[in-house]
Order: sequence, then C-alpha cells, then structure tokens
Amino acid sequence: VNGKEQPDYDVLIIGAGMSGIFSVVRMKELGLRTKVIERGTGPGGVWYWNRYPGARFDCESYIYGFTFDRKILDEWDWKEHFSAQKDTEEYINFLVDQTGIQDAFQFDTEIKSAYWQESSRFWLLTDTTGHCYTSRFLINALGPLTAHTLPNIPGVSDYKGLSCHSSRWPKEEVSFEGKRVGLIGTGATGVQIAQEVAKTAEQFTIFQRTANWAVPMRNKALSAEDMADIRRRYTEIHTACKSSPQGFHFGPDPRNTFDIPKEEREAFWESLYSRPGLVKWVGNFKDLYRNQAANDEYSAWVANKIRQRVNNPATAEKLIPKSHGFGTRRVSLETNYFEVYNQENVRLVDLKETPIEKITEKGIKTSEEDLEFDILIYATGFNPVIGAYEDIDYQGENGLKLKEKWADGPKSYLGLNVSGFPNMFTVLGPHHAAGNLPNSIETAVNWVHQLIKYMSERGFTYEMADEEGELEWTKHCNEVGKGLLALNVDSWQTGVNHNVPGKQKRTIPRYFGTNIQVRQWCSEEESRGYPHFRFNE
Ligand code: NA7
Repeated sequence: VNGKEQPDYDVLIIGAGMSGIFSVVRMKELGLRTKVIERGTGPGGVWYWNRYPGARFDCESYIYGFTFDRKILDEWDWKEHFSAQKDTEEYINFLVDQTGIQDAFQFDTEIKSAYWQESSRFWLLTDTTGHCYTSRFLINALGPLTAHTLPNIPGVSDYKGLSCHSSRWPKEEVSFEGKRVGLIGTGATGVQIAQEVAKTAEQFTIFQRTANWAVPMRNKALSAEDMADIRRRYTEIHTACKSSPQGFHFGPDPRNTFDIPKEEREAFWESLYSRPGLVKWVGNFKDLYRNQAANDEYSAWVANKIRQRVNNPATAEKLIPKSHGFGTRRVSLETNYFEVYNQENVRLVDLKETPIEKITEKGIKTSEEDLEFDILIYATGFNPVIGAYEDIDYQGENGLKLKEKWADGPKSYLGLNVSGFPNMFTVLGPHHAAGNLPNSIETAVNWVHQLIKYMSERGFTYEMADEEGELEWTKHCNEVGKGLLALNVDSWQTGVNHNVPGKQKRTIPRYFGTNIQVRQWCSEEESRGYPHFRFNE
C-alpha cells in the first residue's frame, strides 16, 4: 500500500475469532503489517468466551473447519462429529500456530473508539486505557453474537452467590455437585447447559420463558478411520457446502410438503430425525419455512416426539413451543435434553405462568415462591449482530457516526462495506451471509483480500463504497427474506432482545438470502472492477 505517511499498521483487526484469524492470514499473504486487537486473553472469539459446560458445535466439525489450507485439513483430527468447546479452542490455537501468525495478536485490550482521520486518511483506534493505534485499513471481526445481555429483571446485581452469563464463564471448573442451581434461558445455549448441569446438581431449576424447538444432535466420537474417510472426501464435502444455500453439506429437499402423501412425508421426517445434526431443519422440504400449513404439520410431528420423551404430560406441553413454528427461530440440537425433565433433581418453571418478580440476595422470587440457589446461570443471549458495533464509537467521514447511520437498521454494501466509512470492512457484520459461519467468513475475507490487492496493484490507498450500491444491497436484504415465517417471530435473528432498550422492534439485521447469492453479488462486483467503489479521490 503506497502512502506518503506511514500509519502504525497497514491493517488493524478488531477481534481474534475465526474472522479475525482468517483476516490476518490473508493480510499477511499481501505482505501487510497487520495487528489484531482482542479483549480476551487468547484467540477463539466465540470459542474463547463461550466456555460454559456443554458448549459445542451445532454443525459437523469437519464442515466448520476452514478450507483454505490443505496441510491444516490433513493434520488436524476432529475428535467428535460435533466438537466440544475445548477441542475447538485447541483447533483455533492449532490454526494460529500452523499459519505462523502468533505475533499479530495483542490480547487483553478493548477498543472503545475508531475514528477516521480526514487529514492523514488513517483510522485512529483508542483502547480503554487511552492507548492509540493508527492504520490504513480497519477490519471489524467482532462476531454477530458478542455483546452478551443479562436479563432485565430487578435485582440482578443483588444476588450474592456465584452467578454467571454463559459467555462469561470462569476459566476454572465450576462444580454443581451438591449444589442448588438455577438457569434462566432455554435457547441453544440454555439447552446445552441444562443437559450438563442436570447430571450432577443436587437441585436444578430451569426457568423457561419461551420453549425452543430442539431435535437430537446424535453426536459420536470420530475414529481414525472416520477421519481418514473425511479427509479423502474433503473436496467433495467442501463443494457440497459451497453449493448449499446456508453453507452446510446438505441443502433443502426440492419437494414441497403437501406434494408427498402423508405416510411418505412422515417416513422422510423419521429418516431425518434419525440422522445427526441440523439436517432436520436445513435439509427439510423446501416450503417448510414459508408455508404456514406445512410448518404447522411438521411442528405437530416434532411436538409428538417431545411428548414421547417426557414422562409428565403437563411438562411435555410446556416444553412444546406454541408461539412459533419449527425452524422460525434457531433450532437447538440436544442430547437427552427432554429426558432431563424426567429426573427427580430437575424442575421446570414456566415463566408465562409464574413470572420472576425479582432476583434476591439468595435466589429468585417468582409470583408464587421464593427460591434459594447456590449458583445462578444466565443463558440469556446477546444484543444481536449490531450490538458489538454499538459498544464502540465509530466515526467515519465528515463526523458521521455509525450509531446514527444505523439508527433505523443497518445499511451496508454486501454486508462488508459501509458508505461514509472508507477503508473499513465488517466481516460477519450485518447483512452478510450466515448459516455455517466459517463458510461465510471465507467469502467475506476473500473479498477484503481481493479488494485490498486490487488497490495495492494500482497504488490506491483509499476506497469508499458508494451510496447507490449500499441502497441497492440494503433494499435487497430487506426484500430477499419476504415470505419467510421467521420474519414474523421475535428472535435474535430479527434483531429483538427484550433486555436491551430500543431492541423490541423486529428488524432485518442478518441476511435472509443464501450464501450462494452473497458470493454471486461479491464476485460480480469484483469481476466488473468494483463499479460501486470510489478510489483515491
Ligand atoms: P438466545 O437464543 O437469544 O436465547 C436466550 C434465552 O434467554 C431465551 O430462552 C430467552 O427467552 C431467555 N431470556 C432472555 N432474557 C430473559 C429474561 N429477561 N427472562 C427470562 N428469560 C430470558 O441465546 P443463546 O445464547 O441461547 O443462543 C444464541 C445463539 O448462539 C444461538 O442461536 C446459536 O446460533 C448459538 P425468550 O425466548 O426471549 O422468551
């Protein structure tokens, strides 16, 4: 990158998760002086922070791993079909070692502001200690679910026992043996925690506000032979991921629900149910998430599976989601989650019937009783997608604040560039492909790599996405999901978090199209020589 003055770095990256790591790899390939600034004390992002008991992938390990380096694919052995957090964190450290990027990281540092400097055309970042860093380019690799939220229940800070949000779990092991444990939240995280805590807690109370659809994970260890087979098939697996809408190695069944006779479609659902992973969600009939009648039919079928597994019929009914259909929110994968409610030491409190009034010094007071706990666990989720961007003060050209620009919902070009914010990228930020995330990260970071390479080759030091492209993409993002039942439901995917002021209204913070569409848009822009960008003006 040619510039008259030199900033401290060519590229600053905020966040050392999967997005940050792949960004460093690609930037180093371009010979750029790159620094990653990370709040945690090690790499991993979501796999560094979410070390709660039972944390593991909900997609197959071998499709989660990055595809860019054949040597890493050949040398890394996944231990299970759905890797546990500890093994995934180990994989991430292995990635860092193998790619030789260790010296790019600065841990234990939290960025509080990022200002574009008009005179030097550098980014100026400031951390919470007041230290400043300058760079030509800024890559935000903040992660879509980073800003954790505690419940907005009175008295949260009054509780005197051990309490912990799932994504701020202590590094030391927490024992539940002989303990009275309370858990608030039954999303994907709450389900995983419940399965673990129920094994040893003396008394375990699960507070559920909304029941969540959950289907069997069917995890298994991977033997040396399994890994050898996976390795032989890596190219085939990666091609399947690239050609499926959400980056998984399977896609929707091309048939519509009611085109298939009842008996045949139930046999199909039975076969999906017996398979591991999210195929029961992502590999189902193609109309299931747009056609209400089809969705009702499948939801009723899964509800019966829950009824078969829970001994107490009243408890089973409480565990069956009534307010949203199957797959209209993130589906959880579980291992004996429903059977947990058959255990003597486990109790379900339905907050729709008996709401929590307050958290006390000793536990939780509901409308009916005062409960005491030794440990309180909050699996209460995140301020989604743009939450992490709200925690940093971003200022672009002409004093434009990102907070203001995104006040009515995010605007971006391809989910990667924001008009008014030159030389800045938002990897896995709003409006970029979701699904199997490392797949989307590869698309995003390869885009950043190509754009910076294009600039370097031409001596450009400044880029800015134009408003026309941004309008086009934002309009596309707001329209592409039209008709999806998920858009009529409150969830982090529709930007709702009732614990955060201003996040009660449904928005479209993520991309509801396919990964294939995102790649097409990106490669078209690239192959046409970046018509929606201005360089070196
Ligand atoms: P989620 O999916 O946002 O789930 C949060 C859970 O916490 C959900 O059950 C909420 O109930 C519950 N919650 C949140 N606030 C409260 C209050 N104030 N009172 C009671 N219950 C509350 O977060 P997860 O961490 O489980 O999963 C996040 C993603 O990580 C997941 O989708 C995967 O992609 C991985 P609600 O449903 O809002 O009634």
